[in-house]
Amino acid sequence: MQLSGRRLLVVSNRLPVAVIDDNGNWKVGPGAGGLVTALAPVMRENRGVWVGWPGCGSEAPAVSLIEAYSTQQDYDLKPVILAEEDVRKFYRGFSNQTIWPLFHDLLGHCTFDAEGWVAYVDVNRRFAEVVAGLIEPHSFVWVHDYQLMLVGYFLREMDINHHISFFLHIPFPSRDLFRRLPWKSDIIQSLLEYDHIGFQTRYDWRNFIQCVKAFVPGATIKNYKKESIVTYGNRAIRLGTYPISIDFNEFNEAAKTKEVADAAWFVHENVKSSILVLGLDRLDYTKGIPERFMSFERMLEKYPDVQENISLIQIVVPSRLRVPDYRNLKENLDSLAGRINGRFSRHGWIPIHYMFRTLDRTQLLGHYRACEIALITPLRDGMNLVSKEYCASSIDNDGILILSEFAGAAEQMAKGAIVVNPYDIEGTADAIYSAYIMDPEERRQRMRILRAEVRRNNVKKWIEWFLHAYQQIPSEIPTGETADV
Ligand code: GDG
Repeated sequence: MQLSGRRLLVVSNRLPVAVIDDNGNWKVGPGAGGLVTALAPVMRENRGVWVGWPGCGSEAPAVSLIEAYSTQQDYDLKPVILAEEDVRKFYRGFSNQTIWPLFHDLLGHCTFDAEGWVAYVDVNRRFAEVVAGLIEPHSFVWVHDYQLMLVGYFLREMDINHHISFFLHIPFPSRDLFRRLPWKSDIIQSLLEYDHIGFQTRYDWRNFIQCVKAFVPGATIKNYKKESIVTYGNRAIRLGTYPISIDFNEFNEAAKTKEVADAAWFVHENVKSSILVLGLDRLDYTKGIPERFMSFERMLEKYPDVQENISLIQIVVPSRLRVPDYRNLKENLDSLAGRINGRFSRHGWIPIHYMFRTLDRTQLLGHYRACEIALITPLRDGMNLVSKEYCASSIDNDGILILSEFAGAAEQMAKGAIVVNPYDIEGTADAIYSAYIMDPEERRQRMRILRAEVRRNNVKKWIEWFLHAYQQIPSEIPTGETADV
C-alpha cells in the first residue's frame, strides 16, 4: 500500500528485531509478533523506518549490530538504547505495573510510584528525540501503544508539526478507573497532541471520550458515524476504532501443510482424549488462566461423563518474569494444575496438560489444528489475536471458539463464538460442556461465520483503514440517528 510518497516512521517500544547474548557473542535476529509481519510490506513499499528498543541493556553493541542488520532489510531500524535502570523503572515499573493493570481494569495489581512516572516521561522524551532526528518533510509518524503515550507531546515541544498518529493495542479504561491515576491529566492532554488516535473497540473509544470530557476542560467533541473529532486549543484530533487482525491467508495456507498436519497428529496422538481444548496465552494475570482452570475443574465435577474424554492443553508462554505479580501467577498456576490433576487423573488420562514454554510456529499451528475447542477467556484483552489465528487455522471448519466477552475480539466474533464471562465459573463450565456436546452442523455453521469475519477484516485492511482514515472527511450521522459512542 502506497502512502503517496510519504515515508512511514513507525515507533514502538520494541524493535521488530532483538539483540541477544548468545554465549558471550552479541547477535541480532528477527523478533516475533503479528505487528512485524503485518507492517513489513508497508514498510518496504514506503521506505519505512522503525524506531524502538532492541531489548538489550546498554552494554550490548546494539547500534552497530542493528545498523549492519538494517542494510540487509528493505527498511531502516533505529534503536533507542535503554539502560537496565530505565528498563526497571519505565518498562517493568510504570508501563507494566501501573498502566498495564489499570488499563485492563485490574486496579489491585497497580502500583503508583512517582519514580516510575519520572522514568516514563524521560524515556518517552528520548524516544521523541530519536524520532525528531529522523523526521523528513514528508514523514508519516505512527506511534504504537501504552509505553509511548507521551511521544507526541515531546515531538510538538520540539516544534515537529507533522501529522502524528497513535494506536493503542490495549483497552482504554473507564473514567472511574482512569481518574485514580495521579498523572491522568498529563497523559490525556499529551495524547491530544497526536492528530489521530486509534482504538481496538468502540468501548475503548467511548471510554476515552468520557475521560476527555471529564479531565480536559475546554475540549469539545463532535461525533460522526464512525469517528469523533476532538477540538482542543487550535488542534483537531480524530478518534476512531480500528480492530487489529491477522493475515488470514497466511494462517489458512500454513495450516494446510504436511508439517502442520503432522504436528497436529502428534498432539492428538499423545493426549488420550477424544476432545482437546486449547488455552494459549502469554503468562499474564489479564488472561484469566486460573479462572479457566477452575471452570474446567467445575465442568469435570458437574458433568462426570466427560471425564477421560476431554483434556485441556494449556500453553503458557513465559513473559515479564521479573515483575513480582507474574512470578506469583506462575506459582499459582503450577499449584492449581497440580491440584486439579491430582484430583481427577486416572491411569492413561490427565485432565490438564499444562506447559510453561514457547512453541515454534509449526507446533503453534499444529495445536490450533489439533484442538477441537479453543478456550480463550481473558479477564480483559485489547483484542486477542489467538482467537483469530485459531479460526484462520481451522481449515476443516469444525473448531469451536469459546471467547470471553471482555476480549476486544468479542465485538466482532460474538456471532459465531460461544461468549462467556470468565468470572462466572459455573457459566464457563456449562459453556465448555455445551461445546463438548455440540452437533457437527452447528460447529460448522459457527466456524463458517468466524472464518468469514477474520478473512474479511484481516490485518491488511486494518493498516489501510488506519493509514487512510486521516485523509478522509468524517461521514455525518444521518438526521434522526444518534451517534453510537
Ligand atoms: C497485545 C494485546 C492485542 C503466543 N504463544 C506463542 C505464540 N504466540 C503469539 C500468538 C499471537 C501473539 O503471540 C499473542 O497475541 P495476543 O493478541 O493474543 O496477546 P498479547 O501478546 O497480549 O498482545 C492484545 C495485541 O497486542 C495486538 O494488538 O490483540 O490484546 O494485549 O500472535 O500467535 N507464537 C509462537 N509460539 C507461542 O508459543 N510462535
